[in-house]
Amino acid sequence: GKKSAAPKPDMTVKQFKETVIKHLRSTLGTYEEKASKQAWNQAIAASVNEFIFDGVSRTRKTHAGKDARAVHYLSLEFLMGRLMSNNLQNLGLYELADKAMKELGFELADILEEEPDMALGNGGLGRLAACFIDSMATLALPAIGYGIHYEHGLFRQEFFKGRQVERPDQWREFGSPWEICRPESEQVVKLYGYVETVYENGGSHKVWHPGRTMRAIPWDIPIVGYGGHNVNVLRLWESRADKFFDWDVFNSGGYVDAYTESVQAETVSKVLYPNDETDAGKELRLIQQYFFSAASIADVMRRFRNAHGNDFSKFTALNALQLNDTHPAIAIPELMRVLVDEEGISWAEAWKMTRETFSYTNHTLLPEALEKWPLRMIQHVLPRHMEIIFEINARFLKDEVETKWPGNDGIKRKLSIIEEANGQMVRMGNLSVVGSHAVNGVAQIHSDLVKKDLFPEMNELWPGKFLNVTNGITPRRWMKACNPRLSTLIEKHVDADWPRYLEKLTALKPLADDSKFQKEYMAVKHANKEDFVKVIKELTDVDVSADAIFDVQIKRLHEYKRQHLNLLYIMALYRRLLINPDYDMHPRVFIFGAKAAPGYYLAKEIIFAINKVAEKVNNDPRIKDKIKVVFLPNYRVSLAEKLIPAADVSQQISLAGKEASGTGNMKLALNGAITLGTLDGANIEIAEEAGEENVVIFGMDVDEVVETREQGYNPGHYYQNNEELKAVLDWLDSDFFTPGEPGLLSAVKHNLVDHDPYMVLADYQSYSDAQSKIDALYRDKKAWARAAIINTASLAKFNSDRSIQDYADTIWNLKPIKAAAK
Ligand code: DL6
Repeated sequence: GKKSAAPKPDMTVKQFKETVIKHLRSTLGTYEEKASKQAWNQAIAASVNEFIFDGVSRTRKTHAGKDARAVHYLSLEFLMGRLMSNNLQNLGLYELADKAMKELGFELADILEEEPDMALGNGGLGRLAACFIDSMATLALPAIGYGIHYEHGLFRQEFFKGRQVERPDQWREFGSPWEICRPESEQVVKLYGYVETVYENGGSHKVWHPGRTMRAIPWDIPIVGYGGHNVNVLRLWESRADKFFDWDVFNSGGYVDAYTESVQAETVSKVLYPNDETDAGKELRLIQQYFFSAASIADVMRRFRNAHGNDFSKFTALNALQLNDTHPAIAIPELMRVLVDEEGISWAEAWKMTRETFSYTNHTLLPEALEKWPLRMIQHVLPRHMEIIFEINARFLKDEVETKWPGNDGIKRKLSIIEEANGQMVRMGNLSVVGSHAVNGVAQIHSDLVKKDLFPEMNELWPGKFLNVTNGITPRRWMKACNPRLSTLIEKHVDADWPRYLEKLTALKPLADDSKFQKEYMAVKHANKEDFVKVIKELTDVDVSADAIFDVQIKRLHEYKRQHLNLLYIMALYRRLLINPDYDMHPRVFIFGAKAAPGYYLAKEIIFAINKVAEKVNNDPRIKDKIKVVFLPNYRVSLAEKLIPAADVSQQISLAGKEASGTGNMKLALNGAITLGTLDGANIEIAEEAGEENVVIFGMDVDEVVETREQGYNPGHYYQNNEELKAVLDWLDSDFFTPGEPGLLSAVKHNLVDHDPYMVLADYQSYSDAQSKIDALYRDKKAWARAAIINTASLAKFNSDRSIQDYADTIWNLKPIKAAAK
């Protein structure tokens, strides 16, 4: 039997209160009568840190003493959100803190609102990294996350007259209680310059003379595992100028000029690139990637040398390096550079070590998201790395590709790390596959497509290298902490350690037909919806009813995710109601949350169109509040935590083959929303787990998409032959939603009618029919409750602990080491 993992606090309410007040006075320099909510928040954080920092030390000490094998998770993004409530939950202190604050005259939930989100990521990829480090700590795996300490995270979104406006994020404006600066572990990162070949003792070696250097300062964010025994860290690097003043300039009177270098170096960790799915070409982004990769490799090396000197025989036994997408792929030539140039290890030996150490996760098949860097740029910024990439490529093509396919230049051209077409480019995907021992996709269908469509020859060359690890989410944040009502109900029927062993929720399955339980379950949903009604009012000033269906689409705004398919249906419903005021439907609230990349024109037009349609629909008395449309501004982790527990319908409507996995789909289904989705990404596995009768699937599958494309897709055909579809598309061309200003929404229509790259029109009718099924199912209260309960009870597979256990078993070969108790 498994031991209970549920944390037990080793403190009383009284002690907690005393600790908070102590910190209010001696850490914050204020007192009870005067303190702001923010000060109370910081005092609680300081109190919680008494547990956490001790856990950091215990865990470090245990790992150091054991000379433990560890995984280093390299990711340009960690979308952490707020940390307080999760830390309280994982330490088992939440209820205690809640009571303590009540006694002090506050609602804890209210105080928690003071914490800014740590939004150091864009979307799925960054949030996955955040769930994964939670699971690594929970499973007691020796693991460290490495990333960038961005001064500004993802932009704050506002709407002005319906259009998105980006404002800088200031998460650290007043400091953060959750980070520990570690000046003793500072690293130096080199850039630019030239490479010298030094001939010596009949041989030669390379010396890189950098054109400039900068400092990398580590900030450690403690990551508390569930139960609080293990506390790992997320190490985020901040860039600083190598020397604060250029003394020569300073001495010659250029006091202000002396700061220029510092300003440039500090630019590197200034701001997160806000593009999800597409980003390459900017020198600063390449430097960001190299900056954190090099600092992290140097950190790994420092720790290794401290224990083993220059005996590298155990290096691969002790270190795994995971590349979260290709963003840190430059770490591959960096490790080679350190091993060969600095440690004097032979190329062959160093390459063997490198390949055994690295593994790579692919997160997308979209061609525009596969990173390529101009060869000239890498040569300029990282001259030695370009030489190393050439050497890796030459040996790969000669020793591996030529051996397998003798004389086949076509395959060589395709597999080469260097693309020769339109100026030379370095293909980071090819580099990552060649330099890793394992490559994985993030849901079964996606992993199959990675093998079949993206890297078919590489898969032939190395059978077994390509794997699947289906994504997951942490049930601590995405149920226990965000949905206390449902958690309480669950705990009446299930062992308290379900947040660790999510399969325990299968005990709810027999209750799915129990009408008492159905009522309790739906009462929780209703109460969560009532709470969210207030949030909607506050954020958008729109009144909605908790009795309506809450139909939710929350994710980055992208054509492939097809928020405009949702929009077309909303317009069609509205039109049906205008034609027939008695049109039979259950009232519905369509809820959107999405940020668009600031330079993504059509995505921004889609936001504008949704906001304009919302304005009209929400204020049209003719439809008697049967439809409401709300676009929540500034969608982010903390808003997701409020919305997901209140959702009835989870829209996962990407064109089949385009969404690698999705993880919002898992969070929503776990919290009892019914998936309305295509056969794409993890939707397929959600349907398998929950049963096809408990999800609503529509649209073309991957094979049908390919077939339709091969036959020469013609969106105009659907436009001409579907009366309703034609009518709503034409509406976009009129001034119906933008009185006096016809054509303001035309871009969306013309993109669809003339191009429709993601086949929105082809899937429209099927989507509309699926929406009717949702309506009918919702009106059968028992059937709906049953389906929702089965979803909650069936999603154990999507626990990120399971994902991480898969990585540990099949890719990292990593065993847990539980930190010593106090
Ligand atoms: O694997 C996490 C997440 C998937 O769930 C999404 O389906 C996928 O779109 C997302 N990918 C990105 C794009 N990154 N790149 N490159 O965020 O990854």
